[in-house]
Amino acid sequence: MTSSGLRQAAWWAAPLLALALVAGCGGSDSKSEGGSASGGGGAKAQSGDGGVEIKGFEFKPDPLKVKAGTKVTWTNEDSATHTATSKEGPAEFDSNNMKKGDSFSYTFEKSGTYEYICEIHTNMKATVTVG
Ligand SMILES: [Cu+2]
Repeated sequence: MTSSGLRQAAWWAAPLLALALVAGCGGSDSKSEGGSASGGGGAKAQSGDGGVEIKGFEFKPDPLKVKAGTKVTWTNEDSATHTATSKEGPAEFDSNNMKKGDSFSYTFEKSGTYEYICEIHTNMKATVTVG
């Protein structure tokens, strides 16, 4: 009875050890994957999503450069309400009022330079360049 108990303990311990080893390997693998993922990240940026953060009464990044067909999402991180409203460019967009945490997405189909502002704080200006 005691010996069967020991065998059971070994039976449980072996897979646990194997898991620990696999997890250890996985850890170092994911590190090297992270290295290659930054290469893949470049490819992702090409097909990519554009993100603009509205923080501290600024649009970041500014200018934002994206490829035609890219969907850009503005997210308001400020407690103040902001908008992202186009002023000049091949097409128009307007987020309307975005409260804190709100976001707005627009897909840039036409190449060119888009200048936009916050309609509430008209000194907030930024540019999206679509190539
Ligand atoms: Cu604003």
